[in-house]
Amino acid sequence: MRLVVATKNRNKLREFRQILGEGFEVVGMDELGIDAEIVEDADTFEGNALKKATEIARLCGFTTVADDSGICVEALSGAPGVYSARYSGEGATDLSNNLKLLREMEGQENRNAKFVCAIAVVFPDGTNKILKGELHGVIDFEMKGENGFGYDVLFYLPEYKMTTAQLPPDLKNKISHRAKALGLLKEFLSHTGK
Ligand code: ITT
Repeated sequence: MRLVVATKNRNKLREFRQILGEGFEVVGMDELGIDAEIVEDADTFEGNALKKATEIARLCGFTTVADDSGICVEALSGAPGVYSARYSGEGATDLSNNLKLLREMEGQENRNAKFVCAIAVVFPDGTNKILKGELHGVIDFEMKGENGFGYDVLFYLPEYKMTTAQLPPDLKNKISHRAKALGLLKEFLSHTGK
C-alpha cells in the first residue's frame, strides 16, 4: 500500500519505513516535490497531526499520514508537549532543546516523562482516523547515546537501563510511541479495505 507521509523530519520518515516494513510504500513530501509550510497551531497532538495530513492529502490526492509527536514532562506540567520541536525558540535544534530541558529539570525530583505520538491518516475521499501511542520513561541527568533524534539522548528507560538514543534502532522501533501508533494504524488499515 502506498502512503504519503506529511513530514519534513527525515528521522521520522526513516522510522516510518522501518516500523511499517514490507507491504507499505512510504513516500516522502520531497519525492512528490511538495514543499508546503504548515502552521502547527492546534493545541493537541491530534489536532496538529490531522491538520498536516489534511493539507498534504489535499495537495497530492493520495492517502496521507502525518505524525505529530513530542515529549511531556510531569514536573513541567506536560511541557514542552506540542511545542517540543521549537522548545528553545526560533532556530531551535535538538541540542538547544535538550540543553533547555536539562536546565528546566535542575533540582526536580520528579523526572517522569512520556513520548506521545499522534498519527492521522486522511483518505482521498476526505475521511480520516487518528491513532495514538505513548512511551513512558524518565529524564536523564545528562545526554547519552548516538541513535535516534530529538530528545532520545535524555529519555531514559529504567527497564532497559538505557536512553532511547542508546537502544538499537530496531528495538526503539518495536517499543516506541511511534511504533505503537503505527501498529494501530496498520490494524485499522487492514480492516478498512481503503
Ligand atoms: P514534521 O512536523 O515535519 O513532521 P517536526 O520535527 O516539526 O516534523 P513535530 O512537530 O511532530 O515534528 O515535533 C516533534 C518533536 O518532538 C521532534 O522534533 C522531536 O524533538 C520530538 N520527538 C518526537 N518523536 C521523538 C522521538 O521518537 N525521539 C525523540 N524525540 C522525538
